[in-house]
Amino acid sequence: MYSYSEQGFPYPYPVADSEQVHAQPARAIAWIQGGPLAPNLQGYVTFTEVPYGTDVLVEVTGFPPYRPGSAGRQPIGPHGFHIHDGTTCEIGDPQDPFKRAGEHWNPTNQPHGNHASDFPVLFSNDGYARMSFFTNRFQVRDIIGKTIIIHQNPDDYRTQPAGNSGKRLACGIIQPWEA
Ligand SMILES: [Cu+2]
Ligand SMILES: [Zn+2]
Repeated sequence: MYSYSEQGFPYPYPVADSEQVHAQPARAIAWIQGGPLAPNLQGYVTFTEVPYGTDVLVEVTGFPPYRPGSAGRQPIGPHGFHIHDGTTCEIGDPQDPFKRAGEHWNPTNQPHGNHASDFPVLFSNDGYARMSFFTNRFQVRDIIGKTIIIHQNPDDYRTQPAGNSGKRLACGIIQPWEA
Protein backbone atom coordinates (compact mmCIF):
# COMPACT_ATOMS: atom_id res chain seq x y z
CA MET A 1 0.00 0.00 0.00
CA TYR A 2 1.06 3.55 -0.55
CA SER A 3 -0.43 7.01 -0.32
CA TYR A 4 0.42 10.17 -2.15
CA SER A 5 0.97 12.17 1.02
CA GLU A 6 3.31 9.72 2.70
CA GLN A 7 5.47 8.41 -0.10
CA GLY A 8 5.04 10.70 -3.09
CA PHE A 9 3.53 9.88 -6.44
CA PRO A 10 4.43 6.33 -7.41
CA TYR A 11 6.97 6.77 -10.18
CA PRO A 12 7.43 4.40 -11.86
CA TYR A 13 5.70 2.15 -9.32
CA PRO A 14 5.22 2.17 -5.55
CA VAL A 15 8.29 2.01 -3.36
CA ALA A 16 8.40 -1.30 -1.52
CA ASP A 17 11.27 -0.69 0.88
CA SER A 18 9.84 1.17 3.85
CA GLU A 19 13.30 1.98 5.18
CA GLN A 20 14.09 3.85 1.97
CA VAL A 21 10.81 5.72 2.16
CA HIS A 22 11.27 6.98 5.68
CA ALA A 23 14.99 7.76 5.56
CA GLN A 24 15.92 11.42 5.89
CA PRO A 25 16.22 12.68 2.32
CA ALA A 26 19.61 13.93 1.22
CA ARG A 27 19.52 17.58 0.26
CA ALA A 28 21.84 20.16 -1.23
CA ILE A 29 21.66 23.89 -1.88
CA ALA A 30 23.44 26.38 -4.11
CA TRP A 31 23.22 30.06 -3.26
CA ILE A 32 23.20 31.96 -6.53
CA GLN A 33 24.96 35.31 -6.94
CA GLY A 34 25.06 37.40 -10.09
CA GLY A 35 28.38 38.53 -11.53
CA PRO A 36 29.37 41.72 -13.37
CA LEU A 37 26.79 41.22 -16.15
CA ALA A 38 23.84 40.85 -13.71
CA PRO A 39 24.87 42.23 -10.31
CA ASN A 40 21.31 42.21 -8.91
CA LEU A 41 20.69 38.56 -9.67
CA GLN A 42 20.46 36.38 -6.58
CA GLY A 43 18.63 33.34 -5.29
CA TYR A 44 19.01 29.65 -4.61
CA VAL A 45 18.64 26.19 -6.08
CA THR A 46 17.77 23.22 -3.87
CA PHE A 47 18.12 19.51 -4.64
CA THR A 48 16.12 16.94 -2.70
CA GLU A 49 16.51 13.21 -3.05
CA VAL A 50 13.16 11.54 -3.76
CA PRO A 51 12.26 8.02 -4.90
CA TYR A 52 13.91 7.34 -8.29
CA GLY A 53 15.62 10.69 -8.61
CA THR A 54 15.93 14.28 -7.47
CA ASP A 55 13.53 17.20 -7.08
CA VAL A 56 15.04 20.55 -8.09
CA LEU A 57 13.62 23.89 -6.96
CA VAL A 58 15.03 27.24 -8.07
CA GLU A 59 14.04 30.77 -7.06
CA VAL A 60 15.94 33.78 -8.39
CA THR A 61 15.36 37.55 -8.54
CA GLY A 62 17.09 40.36 -10.39
CA PHE A 63 17.08 39.16 -13.98
CA PRO A 64 17.86 41.78 -16.62
CA PRO A 65 14.89 42.77 -18.83
CA TYR A 66 13.97 40.54 -21.75
CA ARG A 67 15.44 41.67 -25.05
CA PRO A 68 14.22 40.12 -28.30
CA GLY A 69 16.75 38.59 -30.65
CA SER A 70 17.62 40.14 -33.97
CA ALA A 71 19.86 39.25 -36.89
CA GLY A 72 23.10 37.98 -35.42
CA ARG A 73 22.07 38.82 -31.86
CA GLN A 74 20.75 36.34 -29.33
CA PRO A 75 17.69 37.19 -27.23
CA ILE A 76 18.27 37.96 -23.58
CA GLY A 77 16.06 35.40 -21.83
CA PRO A 78 14.75 32.86 -21.25
CA HIS A 79 17.97 31.85 -19.57
CA GLY A 80 20.11 28.75 -20.06
CA PHE A 81 20.53 26.87 -16.77
CA HIS A 82 22.95 24.01 -16.05
CA ILE A 83 25.24 22.23 -13.64
CA HIS A 84 28.84 22.88 -14.64
CA ASP A 85 31.74 20.61 -13.78
CA GLY A 86 33.98 23.27 -12.25
CA THR A 87 34.14 23.90 -8.51
CA THR A 88 34.68 27.67 -8.30
CA CYS A 89 32.60 30.80 -8.90
CA GLU A 90 35.67 32.96 -9.32
CA ILE A 91 34.68 35.82 -11.64
CA GLY A 92 37.82 36.08 -13.75
CA ASP A 93 37.30 38.29 -16.83
CA PRO A 94 34.45 40.73 -16.00
CA GLN A 95 33.45 40.84 -19.69
CA ASP A 96 33.13 37.05 -19.78
CA PRO A 97 32.72 35.92 -16.19
CA PHE A 98 32.74 32.53 -14.45
CA LYS A 99 34.72 30.68 -17.09
CA ARG A 100 36.46 28.68 -14.36
CA ALA A 101 33.09 27.12 -13.52
CA GLY A 102 33.94 24.81 -16.40
CA GLU A 103 31.67 23.09 -18.90
CA HIS A 104 28.46 21.13 -18.59
CA TRP A 105 28.79 18.27 -16.13
CA ASN A 106 28.57 15.20 -18.34
CA PRO A 107 29.12 11.95 -16.43
CA THR A 108 27.53 9.74 -19.10
CA ASN A 109 29.32 11.20 -22.13
CA GLN A 110 26.18 12.49 -23.84
CA PRO A 111 25.82 15.29 -26.42
CA HIS A 112 24.49 18.62 -25.21
CA GLY A 113 20.72 18.42 -25.03
CA ASN A 114 21.00 15.20 -23.06
CA HIS A 115 23.66 16.07 -20.50
CA ALA A 116 22.78 15.02 -16.97
CA SER A 117 23.28 18.71 -16.21
CA ASP A 118 20.95 20.17 -18.89
CA PHE A 119 18.04 21.86 -17.15
CA PRO A 120 14.94 23.63 -18.45
CA VAL A 121 15.51 27.30 -19.25
CA LEU A 122 14.64 29.85 -16.59
CA PHE A 123 11.73 32.07 -17.49
CA SER A 124 11.80 35.56 -15.98
CA ASN A 125 8.60 37.22 -14.75
CA ASP A 126 9.60 40.89 -14.58
CA GLY A 127 12.92 39.79 -13.15
CA TYR A 128 11.71 36.92 -10.97
CA ALA A 129 11.86 33.21 -11.74
CA ARG A 130 10.69 30.18 -9.83
CA MET A 131 10.69 26.66 -11.22
CA SER A 132 10.63 23.11 -9.93
CA PHE A 133 11.22 19.91 -11.83
CA PHE A 134 12.18 16.26 -11.38
CA THR A 135 15.22 14.55 -12.86
CA ASN A 136 16.39 10.96 -12.63
CA ARG A 137 19.79 11.73 -14.14
CA PHE A 138 21.66 12.10 -10.85
CA GLN A 139 21.39 11.83 -7.11
CA VAL A 140 22.18 14.60 -4.68
CA ARG A 141 25.48 13.06 -3.62
CA ASP A 142 26.73 13.11 -7.24
CA ILE A 143 26.67 16.91 -7.56
CA ILE A 144 28.11 18.23 -4.30
CA GLY A 145 30.88 20.75 -4.98
CA LYS A 146 29.92 21.39 -8.60
CA THR A 147 28.58 24.72 -9.87
CA ILE A 148 25.25 26.10 -11.08
CA ILE A 149 25.41 28.58 -13.95
CA ILE A 150 22.63 30.85 -15.24
CA HIS A 151 23.29 32.23 -18.73
CA GLN A 152 22.36 35.41 -20.56
CA ASN A 153 20.73 33.70 -23.56
CA PRO A 154 18.37 30.78 -24.19
CA ASP A 155 19.60 27.22 -24.48
CA ASP A 156 18.76 25.78 -27.92
CA TYR A 157 19.42 22.20 -26.63
CA ARG A 158 21.19 21.51 -29.91
CA THR A 159 24.35 23.54 -30.48
CA GLN A 160 27.46 21.79 -29.09
CA PRO A 161 28.79 21.85 -26.49
CA ALA A 162 26.54 24.21 -24.52
CA GLY A 163 23.41 25.15 -26.46
CA ASN A 164 24.63 28.62 -27.50
CA SER A 165 23.47 29.96 -24.14
CA GLY A 166 25.96 32.81 -24.17
CA LYS A 167 27.67 34.55 -21.32
CA ARG A 168 27.35 33.59 -17.69
CA LEU A 169 25.20 35.86 -15.53
CA ALA A 170 25.37 34.07 -12.20
CA CYS A 171 27.04 31.22 -10.36
CA GLY A 172 26.61 29.15 -7.21
CA ILE A 173 28.42 26.22 -5.63
CA ILE A 174 26.33 23.16 -4.68
CA GLN A 175 26.81 22.28 -1.03
CA PRO A 176 25.27 19.84 1.45
CA TRP A 177 22.17 21.25 3.12
CA GLU A 178 21.24 20.17 6.59
CA ALA A 179 18.10 22.15 7.35
CU1 LIG B 1 25.76 26.48 -18.51
ZN1 LIG C 1 24.64 20.61 -21.82
